[in-house]
Amino acid sequence: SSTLKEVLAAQLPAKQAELKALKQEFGSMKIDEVSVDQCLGGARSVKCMLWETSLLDANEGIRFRGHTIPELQEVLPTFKGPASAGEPIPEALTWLLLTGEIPTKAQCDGLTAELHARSALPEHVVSMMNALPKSTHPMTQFALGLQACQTESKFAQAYQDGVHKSTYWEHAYEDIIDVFAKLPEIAALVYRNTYFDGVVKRDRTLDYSGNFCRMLGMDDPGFDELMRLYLVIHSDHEGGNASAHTTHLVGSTLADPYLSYVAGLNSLAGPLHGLANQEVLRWIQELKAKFDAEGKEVNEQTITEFAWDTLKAGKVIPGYGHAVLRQTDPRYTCQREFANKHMPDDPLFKVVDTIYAVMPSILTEHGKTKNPYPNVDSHSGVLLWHYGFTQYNYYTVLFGVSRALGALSQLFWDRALGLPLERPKSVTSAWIRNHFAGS
Ligand code: NMX
Ligand code: MLT
Repeated sequence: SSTLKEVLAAQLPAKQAELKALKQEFGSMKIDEVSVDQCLGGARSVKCMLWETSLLDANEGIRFRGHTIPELQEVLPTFKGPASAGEPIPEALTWLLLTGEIPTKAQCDGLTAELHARSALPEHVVSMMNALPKSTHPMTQFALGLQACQTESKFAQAYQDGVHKSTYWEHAYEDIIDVFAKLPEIAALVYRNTYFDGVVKRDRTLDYSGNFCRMLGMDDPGFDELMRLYLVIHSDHEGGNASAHTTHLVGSTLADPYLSYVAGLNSLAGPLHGLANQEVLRWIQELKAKFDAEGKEVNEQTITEFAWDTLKAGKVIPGYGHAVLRQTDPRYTCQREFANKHMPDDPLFKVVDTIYAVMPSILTEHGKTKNPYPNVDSHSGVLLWHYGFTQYNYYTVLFGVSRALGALSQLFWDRALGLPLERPKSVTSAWIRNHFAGS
């Protein structure tokens, strides 16, 4: 069976021709218009980016190369082999994101072996990371670790060597697979350094995700399955989300995949984006601490009281709302299903479920958010917590390991298709006034 690189190389000419034909046929047609509200409001819903790996529908949620999450759970190979014999493995999803094709288990195994073989961190990266104060936020450590790995970039080296632009895809591919391979190593070192003794143990007889769990120091088949699901569902959310968009923007300058994804990670570290998963756990812990101290139960009434306190203090309810979605996030739903299957009596799951029962109507009454329903970050922490993985300041690092799979798969195609420097037009407020003067 063909390797991932061979499959991609074979796809290239047709994909390049398709893009050329798309430009020729539709190049002058409009797909959107931009209002002043959108210009002032974070470019919400303006269609101005090509992103092949996934597409988000406001009501249905995400489709990865056309597949919903339940469909992925039916068709992608699992650690045990056949689809549906567990959660899909991230290698399978990566293959799908890059090629648009469902891989065989043998192809996944080949990719697992390649990732293991490329995973070693350069010594200077390990010593730099070991020197960081433990108080450094895990996301900062994570981004620094990847940034330090940039010494290994084959794309940057090839560019310096003056290679022809028609070969960029090949050097980008090498870096992208290297980054996928090294991210769990960097992430595990952050975790082991921050909370334990810095020792990282591996088991390369396992898949990408299973080995990552061992490196974290986790050895529980339930947690392994959770991590496989986690790494699959956080990988991609079309192109406009802040981390994917940042990766794409930085990559469009021909900064190499290391530099591009470090930028994406820094974007993910913001509380309105990926950091929300740690904020959800913090919010729940603060809620529990308050009512435990007052000798009150955590129930619909006390959660409602705490939610209103948060809102009246001018803060957001973490894990609720979304820039695009207008329904419960299917990534939330599949995590809820995982909890119902594996931990139905977990007390913290019951709290999360009770929050879900009351929060949409509280946010609707509050009257601001366009989407009162939970997003992915609302449920991920409680699942990790159940298995004793309780260091919630670290949770966004897991999101960062996963998001690379989507953001960098698209970056491969950005370079393969020769997409240009991204440079939208900005205007001043005086320009807007003058533009409409007299109208
Ligand atoms: N709690 C309180 N207020 C909210 C919330 C919320 N969860 N969500 C939106 N609003 C407010 C928002 O702050 C804005 O207020 P103002 O007019 O005073 O600026 C108003 O509702 C309108 O916002 P929307 O248009 O509904 O949302 P927007 O597209 O601007 O932002 C989020 C989307 C996700 C940033 C926003 O819903 C939010 O801050 N949620 C909480 C943080 C969170 O869960 N982020 C994770 C998103 C998923 N991810 O992983 O990245
Ligand atoms: C994501 O996964 O990136 C978030 O849901 C945010 C988004 O899509 O804007």
